[in-house]
Amino acid sequence: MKLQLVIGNKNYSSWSMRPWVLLRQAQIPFEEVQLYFGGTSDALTVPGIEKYSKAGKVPVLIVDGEPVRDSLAIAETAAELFPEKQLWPADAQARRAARSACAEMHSGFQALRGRMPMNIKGSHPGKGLTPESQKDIDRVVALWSECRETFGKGGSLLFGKFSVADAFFAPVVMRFRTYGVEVPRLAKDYCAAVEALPAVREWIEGARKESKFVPADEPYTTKK
Ligand SMILES: N[C@@H](CCC(=O)N[C@@H](CS)C(=O)NCC(=O)O)C(=O)O
Repeated sequence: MKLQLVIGNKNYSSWSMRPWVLLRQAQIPFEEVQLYFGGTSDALTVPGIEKYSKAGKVPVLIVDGEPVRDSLAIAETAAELFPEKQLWPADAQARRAARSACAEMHSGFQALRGRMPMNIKGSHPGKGLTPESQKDIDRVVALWSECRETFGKGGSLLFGKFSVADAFFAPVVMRFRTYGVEVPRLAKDYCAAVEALPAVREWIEGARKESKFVPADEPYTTKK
């Protein structure tokens, strides 16, 4: 089976980071196809995406030529194709909680996303903090605490060992770093555990090598 993962800029594309980290950390081989964002400060474009997706967004997983769009659909597909990798927790109750956490991340946290766009190379401590983004941060911290305390005994990640949930929250960890978000001890330790994952380190290294400035993801930098 041939897998290709179409992604955007490693520095900015939070949605791309999830499946890339998931596949890489699980040691599932894939070919990376990288497209670079364009557009203005109001609109992001992905030149070249027409070839891979009619929806015009990254990420896309191409399975033997067939496109799977959206990071959640990609994660579910990977879990189905590679059951031996246990990308979801093995325990049914933990698995339900992991699915809930991922779905909540996937469909929510608009203020956090909008005010603190992922920008791995950037450093903007204190920026983007509004009552709405603080509410999202508090909810993320509560969710992490619940997962760690209830299901995390077997390791340092949300459900002990690495799962889809950690891949889904890795971009949030990047945001907390860039915007210097203050979080309690448990969340700090979890962030450190995510940052120590080899796949996350590799993604960060890739982001650091990029030089493209994408205005839509740089609300706190005037011009480059
Ligand atoms: N829900 C989608 C969101 C994908 C998404 O919005 N990707 C952004 C880049 S990170 C994109 O391609 N934007 C281009 C556009 O909206 O035209 C997913 O989980 O994959």
